[in-house]
Amino acid sequence: MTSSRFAAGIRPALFALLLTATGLLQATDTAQAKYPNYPSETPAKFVPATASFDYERREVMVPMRDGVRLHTVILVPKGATHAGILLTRTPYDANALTNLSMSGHLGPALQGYDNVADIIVEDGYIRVVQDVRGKYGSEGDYVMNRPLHGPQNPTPVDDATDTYDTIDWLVKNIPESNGKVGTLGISYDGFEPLMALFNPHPALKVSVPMNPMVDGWMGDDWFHNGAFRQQNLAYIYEQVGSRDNSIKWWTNYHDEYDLFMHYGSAGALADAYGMRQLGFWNKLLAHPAYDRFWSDQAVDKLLAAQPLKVPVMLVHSLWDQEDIYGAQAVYRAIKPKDTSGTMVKLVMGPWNHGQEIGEGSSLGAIRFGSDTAKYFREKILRPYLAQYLKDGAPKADTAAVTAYQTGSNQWQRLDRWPLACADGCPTKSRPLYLEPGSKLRFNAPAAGAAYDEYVSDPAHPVPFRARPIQPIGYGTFTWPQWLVDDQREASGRTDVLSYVSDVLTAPLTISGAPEVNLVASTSGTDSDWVVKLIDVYPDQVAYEPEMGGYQLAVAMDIFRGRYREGFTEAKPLAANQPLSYRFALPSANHVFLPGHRIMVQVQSSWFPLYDRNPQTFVPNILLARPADYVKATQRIYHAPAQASFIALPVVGG
Ligand code: PG9
Repeated sequence: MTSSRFAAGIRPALFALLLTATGLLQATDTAQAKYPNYPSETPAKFVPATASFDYERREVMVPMRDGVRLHTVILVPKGATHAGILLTRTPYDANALTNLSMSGHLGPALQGYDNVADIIVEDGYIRVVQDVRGKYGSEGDYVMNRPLHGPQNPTPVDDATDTYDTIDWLVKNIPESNGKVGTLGISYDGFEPLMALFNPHPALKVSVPMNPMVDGWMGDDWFHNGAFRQQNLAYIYEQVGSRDNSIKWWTNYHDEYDLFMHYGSAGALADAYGMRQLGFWNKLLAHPAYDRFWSDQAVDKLLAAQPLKVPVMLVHSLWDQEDIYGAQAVYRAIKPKDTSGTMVKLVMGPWNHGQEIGEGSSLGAIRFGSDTAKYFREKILRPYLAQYLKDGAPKADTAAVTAYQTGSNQWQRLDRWPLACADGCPTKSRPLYLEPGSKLRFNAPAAGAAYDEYVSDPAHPVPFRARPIQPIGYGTFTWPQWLVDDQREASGRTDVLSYVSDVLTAPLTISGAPEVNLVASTSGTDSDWVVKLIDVYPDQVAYEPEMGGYQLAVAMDIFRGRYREGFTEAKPLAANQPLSYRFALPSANHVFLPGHRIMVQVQSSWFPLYDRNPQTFVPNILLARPADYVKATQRIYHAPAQASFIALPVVGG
């Protein structure tokens, strides 16, 4: 077989040689042999026959004000007139997002990430998806979440100007449109509808940022309270490594726990992967603290200084494993400007990152009894968009806040958020104290042991979920559901403290961001504190036996101790001194049902999602050396004068 394949290989070469010798080959053809009477079966340009399609696909290079042209896919339903335009700007390949299943029908062609295909088709919108500057089919230079023109971006162009110029072109060059443009998207694509709000184009009638990336350091993709989300190195590598993401991350490990332990610090791993070639990684490496690099581009802070000109619906996922900070932060920043009460809406669903455009009847082991995502799209989003984009559409009856209450599994219409409640009842913050004997109680600790302690060993960090730990990813990966993993795995470890209440005899409802108030010491000079607020299911659950004793986190986060005095500057901790730490957990809207218990877990690593704290103070943890990593004895205090507690936003006081 091999000889005939080899011979088959050598024959064309000899034939080409002969043709060259006889001068039959044109000089230009030497790179690709041409054989008379045996032409390529691929035509110079193949034009798909789309007469049967129910939409027309146009691909345009839209010129920006600086001459850079952006690749823009425009999908126009056949027969459309006076149609609204729905725009998504993306760093994730406009072609791929608009060819998710090859179909002559617009819905299937769009079905998938970042699209609300059902609404687009049913309401006859023109769908526009554009590659952001520097990515895929667009020209120009790529800068991750390109900062607005200003201290972090000296150029005259950013995603706000690119959106303005794009909208201006669209309404002038799509005759089927009614001149009204809405923009929406999830995550990075949700960052873009926020950028559109800066000096918005007059044709922009509505913006729907869903799970938007807003502040990469404070609580979204890159850090949470200063702890680095190192599993995102793969994302940075692929997103910044090439225009079309064709240079792929690689690994020699099935378990990411082993990969990150092998290299030690995030910086050492990045060096091993050649990541100093990547501009964004070098910027991140140079800014481990919350300095101007981060605060200058915090979108919530920037929007707080902007006039409200365009109606905004912020969509938040209560179990958003990637950008759980952004939507809430923007809501806090801009809602106070909404004096009419009509400009800023908030929707919170029981979803993971982006699940609102998927199937929403469950998340991991947690069931909601109905498709909450479809309800959002059909009953909330669709009429909300129509009132601004469809000629003659009625005003939508959209509540100020539409919140899904987990535990009770019901939607609520609220008039404000946070610390709001459905019927105007008072809501107040109640301290839930960590007590001796691993107990949780609402009354302050009396006498008893002053603290509990554990050893935090960087050689054996606490896995953030059961091993083997998968990379960050979708499809077959369960990354999207890690926030609802059963926390029993952790609660049995000696380096995790678990405090639990008595069995509840009445429902306890929280609505807002629980606030951690820890008094803690470490024998080291730096430390991370991970705190989890958990709903413990009854030991047995009728009809759902697998939920017996389930430990469902309703809010959890990490805090890097070096920033306890402020995020802009890292400072060493005084060893073995009880120090206070205060930080907010992500918002919850949850009912702890009778028969359940409340649990609080405390630990000092959340690996490998977050990099390990060496527990020795070093200038930059991203560059910590092996010798810096030391065991530390951690103490959580619950003496009367050194009480640790979680301030719960309890509805009904
Ligand atoms: N959470 C992803 C991301 C957003 C912004 C920057 C980097 C990553 C995303 O889903 O787009």
